[in-house]
Amino acid sequence: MQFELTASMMCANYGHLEQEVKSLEEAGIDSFHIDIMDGRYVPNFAMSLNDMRYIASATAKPLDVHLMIEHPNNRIGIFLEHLRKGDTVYIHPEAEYHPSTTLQAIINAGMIPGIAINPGTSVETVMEMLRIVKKVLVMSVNPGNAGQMYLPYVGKKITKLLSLKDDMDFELYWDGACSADKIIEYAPKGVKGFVLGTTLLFGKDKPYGETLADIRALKF
Ligand code: S6P
Ligand code: MG
Repeated sequence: MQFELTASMMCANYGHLEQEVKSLEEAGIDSFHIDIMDGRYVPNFAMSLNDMRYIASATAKPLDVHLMIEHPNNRIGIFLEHLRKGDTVYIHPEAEYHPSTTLQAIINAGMIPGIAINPGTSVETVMEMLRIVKKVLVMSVNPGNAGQMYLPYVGKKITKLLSLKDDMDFELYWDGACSADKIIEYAPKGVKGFVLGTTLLFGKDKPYGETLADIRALKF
């Protein structure tokens, strides 16, 4: 079964970030997930522009930039200028007065536009944006931290989004508390990719290559 695996780099070891990027590449990761936080839209800071720039310079793999910042349109240019075609930028629609304007800026710069949908945000409130974006990142935890518990009520929303994705032309990605059983359940239903953090990939006594090989060998 084909699905994408993305490494949540806020969970990486910053004591040797270059080695982390290389090890993940050698292990066969598909892309790098960059959680940018401003301490306002979410109560945490996590990664910032310089982290993103460094990782962009250290790998040729795509970046998956998840902006958890207020009014991203005010600052979108300083992120976009360091990204490449094929990189994805997700915004949170609630963080912006005019999210479709911000998405258009992402499209104009040649990047892939996406929205991230919080556990408490309903599909109905973002319906029109589903026609603009190419990717939807479903948050199965509240944004702001790694290592949180999966929120089971998100499952119904994923089912609804899966029923819309072909007609509205977007792909669905999973972010938060991603475990093997979630991949087994949701990859066959059509979720295209999964962000891997502390639940499955980081902080384990196991090489990344083994973890990713085990995930790719899951039985569906
Ligand atoms: C949360 C962030 C996520 C986390 C990821 C970590 O605000 O957007 O990308 O980094 O969920 O994974 P885990 O397995 O620790 O929840
Ligand atoms: Mg994220």
